[in-house]
Amino acid sequence: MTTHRISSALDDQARAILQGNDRGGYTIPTDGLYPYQWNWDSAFAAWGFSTFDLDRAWTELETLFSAQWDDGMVPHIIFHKQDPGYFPGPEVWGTNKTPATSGISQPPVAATMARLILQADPEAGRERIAALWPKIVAWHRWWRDYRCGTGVVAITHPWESGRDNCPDWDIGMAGVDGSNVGEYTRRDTGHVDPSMRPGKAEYDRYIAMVQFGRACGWDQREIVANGPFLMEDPGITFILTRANDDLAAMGRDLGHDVSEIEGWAADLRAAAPRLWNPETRGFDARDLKTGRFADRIASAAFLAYLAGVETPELAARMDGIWDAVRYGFPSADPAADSFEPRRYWRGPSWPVVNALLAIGLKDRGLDAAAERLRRETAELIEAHGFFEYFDPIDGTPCGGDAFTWTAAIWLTWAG
Ligand code: 9YW
Repeated sequence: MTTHRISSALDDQARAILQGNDRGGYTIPTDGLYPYQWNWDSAFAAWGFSTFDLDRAWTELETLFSAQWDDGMVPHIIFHKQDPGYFPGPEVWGTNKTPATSGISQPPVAATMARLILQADPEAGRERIAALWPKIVAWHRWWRDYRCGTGVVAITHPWESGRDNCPDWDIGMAGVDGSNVGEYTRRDTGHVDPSMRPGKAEYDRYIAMVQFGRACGWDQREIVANGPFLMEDPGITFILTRANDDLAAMGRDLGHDVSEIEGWAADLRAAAPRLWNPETRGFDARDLKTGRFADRIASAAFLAYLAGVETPELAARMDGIWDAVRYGFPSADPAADSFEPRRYWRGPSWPVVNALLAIGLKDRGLDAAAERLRRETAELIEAHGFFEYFDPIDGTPCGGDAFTWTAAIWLTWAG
């Protein structure tokens, strides 16, 4: 009885958060800290909306794809309306797009979310996905053409991974010169506790990468060939593999020839073993400037389940890492020196990543693990509310409150 009351009150709150963060056709991640439309946040928001407003769910994805570049890239931030509360804003990115956008992308979860929404809305959704489908194909082709040179996905900025300051990127960040970026004022540290955010040395380097992209007019080939940062990302590799499967399945239903997309998924699967690091016994990020592995294991390695490329050794690693904390899956290895349980992607548990991991675990028949992840994530939200992320050891809520994707995964999965 009590549980039921708690969870229906939380359902109401979650819906109110999505509606409150709705800025008209797109949803901001949270008021203040993130005042624009973010790419993968929006895909999760759409999934959340689909539990009570299917039309609004499709609109979210349509608005996201309305900012797609001519080359197929879907940007990581869309600056629909100028807001001085966020840095770096449109004037720093200087992409000269309408609407204004950033110049990098983000994890391509849209196809996977669209398919989940379509399952809830097979009739009316058919027309909506028919229009979106070629746009998602063009985005996946962009990843394939520009970023899969070694067979797996490479990123040109840690922000592109969606896991900004994860220890995965330390090795690549070390090679970026952040000493000449000039003066700037961060806004994030005015909204939330600075000890939970990336540090200044990291921010200088993030900005140096943006300045490189801007200086070359966001020329993708130039950024990949000569930019300051290029690392293979297991997270996006596995997300894109799975997203290609979902895109192909939806295309098949629409009567399209999907052999090219099936080929993209098959090629990513064939290349996945390249990311296996025997030292860490896990899938690892690799610095393409030096050829060296990061020698880290992060939550992204376990998205292998989402792509169906997991190994028995990975399963063994999962228990060790998960059992070292109490609430959900940690974003970085608790046994590593770099582990910080409250600093963003260096250790905290992220409800949204837990949801994605659980989709993979469930699909591979690991129902008990998926259910444990759901329960632990639900406990965090029930005890503290819809925060951005949590300390995985004691559950302390961190980052922004009333967070869109946390509300979305409550409605679709955790609640
Ligand atoms: C930033 C909005 C975004 C997420 C990213 C997360 C963070 C933005 O917030 O990046 O300024 O640091 O790392 O995954 O999309 O929620």
